[in-house]
Amino acid sequence: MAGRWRNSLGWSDVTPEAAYLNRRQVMAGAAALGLVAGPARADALVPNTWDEITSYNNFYEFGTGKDDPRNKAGRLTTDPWAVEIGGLVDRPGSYDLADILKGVSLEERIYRLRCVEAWSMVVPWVGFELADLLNRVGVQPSARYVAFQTLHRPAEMPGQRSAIIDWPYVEGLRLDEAMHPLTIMATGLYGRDLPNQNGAPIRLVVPWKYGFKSIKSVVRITLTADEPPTSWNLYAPREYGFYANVNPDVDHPRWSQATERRIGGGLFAPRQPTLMFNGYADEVAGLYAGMDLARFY
Ligand SMILES: Nc1nc2c(c(=O)[nH]1)N[C@H]1C(S)=C(S)[C@@H](COP(=O)(O)O)O[C@H]1N2
Ligand SMILES: [Mo]
Repeated sequence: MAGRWRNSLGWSDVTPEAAYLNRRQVMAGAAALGLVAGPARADALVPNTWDEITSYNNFYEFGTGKDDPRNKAGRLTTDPWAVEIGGLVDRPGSYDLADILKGVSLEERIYRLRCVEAWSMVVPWVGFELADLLNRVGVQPSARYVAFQTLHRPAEMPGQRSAIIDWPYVEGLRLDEAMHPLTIMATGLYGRDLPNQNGAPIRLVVPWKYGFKSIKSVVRITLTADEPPTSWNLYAPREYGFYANVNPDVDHPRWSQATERRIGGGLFAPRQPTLMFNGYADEVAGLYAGMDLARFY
């Protein structure tokens, strides 16, 4: 799919220097092309700062504190890195990250991120559409879901030495969700390589779902016929469903999801209303036509 967008970045372009200098042009180009998806609410699409995005994180493999990932993820080895792609695909195998990146075009995508804990940010990711990767490995007709798995390496991931959740962290999407053009695999942030605390070297980003669906540091992608198990659903099935679409009308059993606290807004900033499908309803509501969203939460 290279060359589809006028502003496509090649991997060689995404050196910190080159991409950073070009960032303003890239972002302007992305907005002009409609890559900055969602309703026109200018304030909500001002990205959070690099510091905010890289110092307030959920990455339980490094601990449950918001600053644990920043403080403890530094020594995670992210090179070499391979992703095992298997299940119902024509060309299963262990794909080196460098080879995966050779066949895709990297783009900047400025997306809202809404955590199920009712805080939010706006993040300028660099990534590529998951559909491009899945099409390259060839999805077989019997595949209906995509399962993802995070690295399991307790020696470098201290949180994995405690039974916080069952390791490794696993997530999943329905195939049509995975193939949706908004669904990306991110490898960068603000035109730089992804910091370890944000899921280096490659993580999923699904902007219309609660943040926990966007699984970090992915080492395995498996196409399946049946709905795969997901970590937070296994942990508390009544609180976290498979779908986890952002929905201001369906509260978490222990708190409201109607509003959210924007990180970086300051102590006295008013909470902002949470948008249906996190602001991406025009693009994704059709995926759930006829479904009872309170039942499939
Ligand atoms: N492997 C793994 N992926 C994960 C998590 C995690 O603990 N482990 N936390 C999730 C949650 S709850 C959120 S809100 C986002 C946070 O992404 P960020 O730190 O890049 O903002 O990552 C998600 N992906
Ligand atoms: Mo989250």
